[in-house]
Amino acid sequence: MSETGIGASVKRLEDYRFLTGRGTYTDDINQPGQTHAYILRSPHAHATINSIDTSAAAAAPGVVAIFTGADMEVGSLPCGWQIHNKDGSPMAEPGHPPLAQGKVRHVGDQVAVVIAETLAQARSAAELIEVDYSELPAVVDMNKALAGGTLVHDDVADNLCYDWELGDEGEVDKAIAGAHHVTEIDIVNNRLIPNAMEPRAAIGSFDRATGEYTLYTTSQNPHVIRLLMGAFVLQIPEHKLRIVAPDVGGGFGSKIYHYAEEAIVTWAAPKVGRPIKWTADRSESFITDAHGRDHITNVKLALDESGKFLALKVNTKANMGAYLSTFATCVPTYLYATLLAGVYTTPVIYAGVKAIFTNTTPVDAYRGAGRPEASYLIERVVDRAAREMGIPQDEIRRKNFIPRDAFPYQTPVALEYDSGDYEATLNSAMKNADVDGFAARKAASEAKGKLRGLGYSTYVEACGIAPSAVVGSLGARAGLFESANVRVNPTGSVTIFTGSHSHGQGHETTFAQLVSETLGLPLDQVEISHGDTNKVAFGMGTYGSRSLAVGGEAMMKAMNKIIDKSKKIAAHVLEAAEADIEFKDGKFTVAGTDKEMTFGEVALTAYVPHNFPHDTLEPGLEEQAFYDPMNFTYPGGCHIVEVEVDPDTGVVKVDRVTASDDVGRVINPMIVAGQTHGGLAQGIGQALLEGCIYDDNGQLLTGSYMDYTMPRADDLPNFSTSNEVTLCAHNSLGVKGVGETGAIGSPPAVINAIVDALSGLGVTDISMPATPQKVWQAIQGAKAAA
Ligand code: MCN
Repeated sequence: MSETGIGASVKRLEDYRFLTGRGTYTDDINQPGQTHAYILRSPHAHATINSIDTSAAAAAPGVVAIFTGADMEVGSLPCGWQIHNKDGSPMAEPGHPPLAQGKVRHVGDQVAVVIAETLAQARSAAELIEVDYSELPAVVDMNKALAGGTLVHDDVADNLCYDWELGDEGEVDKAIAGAHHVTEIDIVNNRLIPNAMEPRAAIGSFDRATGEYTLYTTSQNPHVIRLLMGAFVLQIPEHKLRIVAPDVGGGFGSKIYHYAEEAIVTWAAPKVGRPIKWTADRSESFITDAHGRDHITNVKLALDESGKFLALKVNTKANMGAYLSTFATCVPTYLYATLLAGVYTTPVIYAGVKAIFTNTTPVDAYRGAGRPEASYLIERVVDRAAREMGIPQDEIRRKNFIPRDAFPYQTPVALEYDSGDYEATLNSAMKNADVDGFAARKAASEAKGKLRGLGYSTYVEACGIAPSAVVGSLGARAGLFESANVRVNPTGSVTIFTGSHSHGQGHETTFAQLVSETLGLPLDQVEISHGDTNKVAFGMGTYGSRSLAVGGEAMMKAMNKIIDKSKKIAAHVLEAAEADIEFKDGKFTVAGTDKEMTFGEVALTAYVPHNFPHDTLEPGLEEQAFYDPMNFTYPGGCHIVEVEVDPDTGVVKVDRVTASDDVGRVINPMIVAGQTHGGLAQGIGQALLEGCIYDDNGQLLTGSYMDYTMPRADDLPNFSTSNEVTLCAHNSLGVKGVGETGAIGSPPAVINAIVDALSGLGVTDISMPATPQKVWQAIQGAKAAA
């Protein structure tokens, strides 16, 4: 293994600029003549706008322009996935105007934009805008929303976006009716607020000379924003719209979507004739960044007397919030229901999903998106079934695992898993977690008056979101493949233009490692360029842990084209047959001779062609490739969590966290471990600390860090992480994604561990987040019932 190639723990090349404060984030960018935008937002969750009087605000110092929905008549912010109801009819797809048109539907909805010389002036002027609202009753609870009465959108009956199903309900009901044992559980998957380190920001400008619009934005996928905003909202031809996503400080899904503010500053820029900058403050982020999760589910698992799973039935209500965000509709369907087989051979599965509008912030994908919700309910119901039937947690899982020799494995819920070895990750996690020593640790805790529990989670996920044949058939309105352009510069250095976008994942390092390995170059001869639609021809961006498995493969394809052309050049110069040219360690050699050319010499020949096969080849050395994979990739693994609970206070201490994951071939073990650590922290945050709460009027009660608790370093122990490897069967690198595994596998392991700790008291369930108050109440409730 080379020190810079595949498998090397190269330190992140981008970290010098990030750690020394030299990153360039959207808000760091300032343009000549720039103005500042402040968005006036609705204080109400649901209200009719009778009138908006901007006259006093318009006369305030520094104000350049004010626009309301009446001024901005543009297309609706689009939703990328169309879901069909059980009866075949299309989902309800109400409009989503960038500035409210006559009605506001959640606290934070955009009402007007004030553009001024300074942000302070814009903000002060906004206070002078008089909006006459007639407040309407708000609907927040999904069950109440389904009962009708208050409608978020007048034309959407019972607030039902869609009523979708997967699987044969009759067959599943039959299996449940005839089963030896049925475990049933009601599960809430708590709503989360994403909290990327960098709040969203956007700068719109317009060049009157060229007619070109430029938008700098905090996006995970600039080309997708160009497509959605250009084609659907503002009708700007793609070649006149440049989107730049410079350094982006985290997204976790929340920066995938096309947000209103991006359209507003781009649309308004030619109107004011100056660039316009908008940056969210943290309070705005809480109420306008798309939230995540928010499912309520009833699940039934049917088992035979030996503990073999016979059927799984799931009925889920999924909150969409007030409008459909870009990917919202596919999260509770194709990213969720299709994962309900988990790592098990359950023969029949039914999922019914109702997506529901409420007067809350729109909900969309958040790290894992659908897959954490699926793995949570599967692993909670499996844990409960094992307890009810007296089967050890590892045994019930082994009994039902898809065996390692059964791949490719067709699940009853549409997906075909290509590879995996769930026993291997379970075994290594149990060894690394020292499960054998648990009894002694439990006794030691008990001696201190504490309770100790051990929780398992064995999961699989589908990522590498792309395969256009699959996602197209699932309802996506666009293929999700990826492109790469490899430009070999005349002296042999290489610039790669990739459609993937790095906002914390370390692509500048891992992608450079792929180049180093493939073309035999040192890392300082490689540059990874991303995030600018004027540089990168095409891209679908970064989410669904797709960048390596899809974007990386596109790079491999383009590099292989470079090698093929280089061989032709080398054959010509070295006067040998092309078939005799071998490429290894950055050198082209004629097999069996000492005749050779370096990669740099071939590059120079391509551009300075005095000895070049003009008659058969074009000069230059630059190749483009598109890659559309056959299938998703299927990482899986086992997470084991050990907690110690203080029964007097309900405080849960996460004592040990062990993750054994299979993410296929590992390109950079240090980055993979870092990704796993981040995901675990988020998963543990969801399980113990984070929870978004609205009151009945639709006011967000957890709208600041005083009320919304993020995991901190001292909430977490040292993590034990390791990797088992089964190669992805359909990409040349054998890689699967890692970006979401930690957040998918860990929440059920935490909750299962708490239930294990409290099981002696008779507690059988605890909902997320398992705050000290909830745990204490569960303990008191169990004691009272005993
Ligand atoms: N990698 C590797 N070997 C593998 C798999 C991945 O070395 N077998 C490396 C990749 O080359 C890349 C990193 O690990 O450098 C993550 O790769 P991948 O799994 O392909 O995920 P993406 O790069 O597509 O990132 C998306 C993923 C998602 S969906 C969320 S959400 C998330 C995450 O990444 N958001 C993040 N990790 C994040 N990390 C940070 N710091 N910030 C975010 O917003």
